[in-house]
This record gives sequence, structure tokens and C-alpha cells, in this order.
Amino acid sequence: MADQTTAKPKIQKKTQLKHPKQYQVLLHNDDFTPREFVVQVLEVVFHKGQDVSVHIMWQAHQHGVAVVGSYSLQEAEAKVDKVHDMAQQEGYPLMFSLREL
Ligand code: TYC
Repeated sequence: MADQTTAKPKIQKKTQLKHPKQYQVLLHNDDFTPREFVVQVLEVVFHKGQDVSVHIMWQAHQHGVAVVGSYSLQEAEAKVDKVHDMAQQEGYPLMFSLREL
């Protein structure tokens, strides 16, 4: 008769795949970066269409911050580094940040 000491432990395999964490990229308003430049980086780096880019830019301009999109950490960091480099080259203080979802 199997008691607690001889009974085989049940091994349960976890087959559920983990979802990689997603991060929101946030665009912050400032008083210096030209609106056209903000729209341009949203089009070039985040592959947003013109209408969507203009909408996101206005959201940030009016409310102080806007959600650009959700990405893996690696993708989000690469895009934010790229836009910060582009802004720095032009001398603009444009800022993006990440928010873990
Ligand atoms: N507020 C800026 C201006 O009036 C434009 C701007 C919009 C800057 C959105 C940053 O995230 C931003 N020139």
C-alpha cells in the first residue's frame, strides 16, 4: 500500500508559454521641439501614418503626455534611443519614456 513516503511525486509540466512583457512608449511635451519634427520621428521611427502621428503629437502637446505604442523591451529601448539621438542632433529636448504594462 502506498503511503506518503513511497508515493511518487506528481511532476506537473508547465506547458503555458510566457508572454514577453510589453512596454508602452510615452511621448512627453516640451516647449521647444517643433511640431513637424515630432510628427516626423513618429513616422520614421515608429512607422505611424501621418494622420496618426499628428494625432499623437497633439495629444502630447495638449495633455503633456501621449502613448505612442506598445513594444517588447528590446524594441522599445531601441526606438527610444534612436529618437533621442535624432532629437539631440538637432538640439531639441524631445523626451520619450517607457512604462511597463
Ligand atoms: N509643444 C511643442 C511646440 O509647441 C510641440 C511638441 C508636441 C513638442 C509634442 C513635444 O511631445 C511633443 N513647439
